[in-house]
Amino acid sequence: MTNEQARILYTFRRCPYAIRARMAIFTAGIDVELREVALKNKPQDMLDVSSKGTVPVLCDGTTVIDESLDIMLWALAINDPDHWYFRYSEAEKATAMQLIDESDNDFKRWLDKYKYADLNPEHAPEYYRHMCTNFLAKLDSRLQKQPHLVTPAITLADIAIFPFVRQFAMVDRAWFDQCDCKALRIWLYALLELPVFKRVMAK
Ligand SMILES: N[C@@H](CCC(=O)N[C@@H](CS)C(=O)NCC(=O)O)C(=O)O
Repeated sequence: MTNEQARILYTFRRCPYAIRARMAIFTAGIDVELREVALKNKPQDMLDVSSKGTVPVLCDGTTVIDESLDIMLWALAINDPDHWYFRYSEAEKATAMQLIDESDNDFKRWLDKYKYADLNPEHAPEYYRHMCTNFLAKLDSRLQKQPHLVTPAITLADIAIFPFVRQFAMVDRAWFDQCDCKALRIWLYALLELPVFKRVMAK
C-alpha cells in the first residue's frame, strides 16, 4: 500500500480481532478511515473486497488485508515506535506466534463456548471455563516470571491476546477476580489502562 491512498478499516468496536488491529494501527500512527460494520448486515463494499465476511478488513482500493494479525504486522512494519515486534529475537518471535496461534485457535474455541454456554448445553459453563483455564494458567505461569508474555515489556503477543482474556474475564468478573491466576489479572488490568486501548475503545 502506498501512503497517498485513502485507507479504510472495516471494524466492529467490540471485536477482539478488530481491537488488536486498531491498537497496532494507532500505535504506528497510520491514518485510516474507520467504517463500523453491523455484523448482521455487512456492507456490500466490504464483501466485495473480502468475501469471507469477517472484520477487521483493511483496504486501500488495491490491497486488502483481512486477517487481524496480518494487519498488526503490516502496521508495525511501517512504524513500531514501542518495539512491539521488531525487537523480537527469532526465538521470541517463535514464542509469540505460538502463543497467539494457541489463543486464536484452541483458547478462542473454548472461550466462545464459555461465552455462549447457554447455546452449548452439552456441558456446564464451568466445564468450558475450566477448558479455557488450561491456556490461561500457561499465560499466568509466564507472567509470574516477568510482567509481560514474551519479554519484560509489552509486545505483539500481549496486544494480540489480551482482548480475548478481557472477554473471558467479562463473562464472570467475580469469578475471575478471585481465581488463582493472580499474575494474569495484574497483567490484564494493566493493559486495560493503556491509553491506546482506551483510545480505541472510546465511542
Ligand atoms: N481470523 C480473523 C477472525 C476475525 C473474526 O472472526 N471476526 C469476527 C468478529 S469478532 C467476525 O467478523 N465474524 C463474522 C460474523 O460474525 O459474521 C482475524 O483474525 O481477523
